[in-house]
Amino acid sequence: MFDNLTERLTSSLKKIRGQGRLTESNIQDTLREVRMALLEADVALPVVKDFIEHVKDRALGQDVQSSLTPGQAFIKIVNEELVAVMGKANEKLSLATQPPATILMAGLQGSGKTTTVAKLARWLKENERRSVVVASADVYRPAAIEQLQTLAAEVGADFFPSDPSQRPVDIAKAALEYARKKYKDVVIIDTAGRLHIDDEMMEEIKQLHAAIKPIETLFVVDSMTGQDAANTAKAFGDALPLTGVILTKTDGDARGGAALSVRHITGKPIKFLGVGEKTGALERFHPDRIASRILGMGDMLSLIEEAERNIDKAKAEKLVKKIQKGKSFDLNDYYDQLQQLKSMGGISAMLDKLPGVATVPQHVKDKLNDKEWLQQIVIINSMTRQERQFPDLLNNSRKQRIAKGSGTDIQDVNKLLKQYDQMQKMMKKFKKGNLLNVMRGLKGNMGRGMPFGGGRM
Ligand SMILES: Nc1nc2c(ncn2[C@@H]2O[C@H](COP(=O)(O)OP(=O)(O)OP(=O)(O)O)[C@@H](O)[C@H]2O)c(=O)[nH]1
Ligand SMILES: [Mg+2]
Repeated sequence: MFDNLTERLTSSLKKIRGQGRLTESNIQDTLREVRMALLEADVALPVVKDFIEHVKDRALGQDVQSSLTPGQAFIKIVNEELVAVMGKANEKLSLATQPPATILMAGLQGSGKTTTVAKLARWLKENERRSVVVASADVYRPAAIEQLQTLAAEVGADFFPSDPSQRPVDIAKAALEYARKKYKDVVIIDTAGRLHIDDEMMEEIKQLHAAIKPIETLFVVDSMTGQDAANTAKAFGDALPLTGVILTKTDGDARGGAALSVRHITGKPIKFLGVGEKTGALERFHPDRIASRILGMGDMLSLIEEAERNIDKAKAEKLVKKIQKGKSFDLNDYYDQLQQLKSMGGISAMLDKLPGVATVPQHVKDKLNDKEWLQQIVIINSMTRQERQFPDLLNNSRKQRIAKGSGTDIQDVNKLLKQYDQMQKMMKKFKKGNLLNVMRGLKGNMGRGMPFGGGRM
């Protein structure tokens, strides 16, 4: 659904990765590209303007002490603003009322109302264990009522029959009465497709609304109409008290502008997405998941957030100061690094969150397993405080004692010391001012190969 947008955004966000600090001038190009990408995705202009402004304000006000690199921080902001524009969290249907809870569907011709009635009925039945009655108040289009009847049978919903000779208000009232008598949980009323310029039809659905006082009035709109989807939703919303929007045909929409515009333009939440023609093709709309999808990140963002939560900033700063004073990086420091990796669930937990990991060959995955460094924690635990502080003390007999104490071989101890040695050399190499980056680099080592996670962004 967001293929083009994802491609454009990821390529422009990559450019910000090398920046040591976010400044007005170095984020300008990226912001311009993000803006273009959004406009090309057919996101409404006022939405794009607000979005860019928010991202810019927040990026320039960044706390440089943050444990994220500036590049990561910028992507995090873009992600959070994407979520905000779409409405924070998934908004559920509110069905908490004296049953039956009534849902009224509204929308333009061919937007997918009737199909969506069936999808919703099925969804409510399967996920919420609600009994559902559906009825059609579309007395205009030939065979509209039969279409709903067929779909109702397919999804196992109770179909309340109606006839083109009836008035829509009478049909809806009778369906409600029927549901009440049968102790049904939910009634969904399908309506005739309309052009919003059609005053007569608008008047009719207003009356329908007044007569049945639905707890949910859902506007069904075709995603492929882009920002127009948001504009028509707004026009309907001005006439009817809408409670939410269902965006259909997102499976055929490569741009995704509607998803990003609706909330901002109408103030109404998107509650569901139609993702195909079949009755099972309905998904709840989760702004956070959609945002990660747009950024092509899988679960990358929760990974970044986890790093921010778990990496002990105070310890990191202390280590930086220590090295800056010319003191050496000892085994206690190495141990801390391993512990931080552990607090994040280890390499395998992180791998699970990465997009595209399924395609990584098994022999590569095996190399990245957690056994080795977990064992190193045990080995260091068997050392004395003095040995950790002055690893040079570790002669053969000490190593033998440590191997025995940790249930490992002397080769394992040597391997640990070798890796520690490499890390210590790396520490020495970096110039003073760059030490914070080293810390980030160490963190990044765990996520080598991640699109945004690794090393110095
Ligand atoms: N690919 C795809 N097609 C959809 C989706 N939702 C609906 N459609 C198709 O869109 C067409 C119109 O759907 P309907 O449910 O009849 O639309 P409607 O709003 O009830 O139309 P009117 O009653 O004439 O106003 C049908 O061919 C549906 O199969 C969707 O999420 N994805
Ligand atoms: Mg219809």
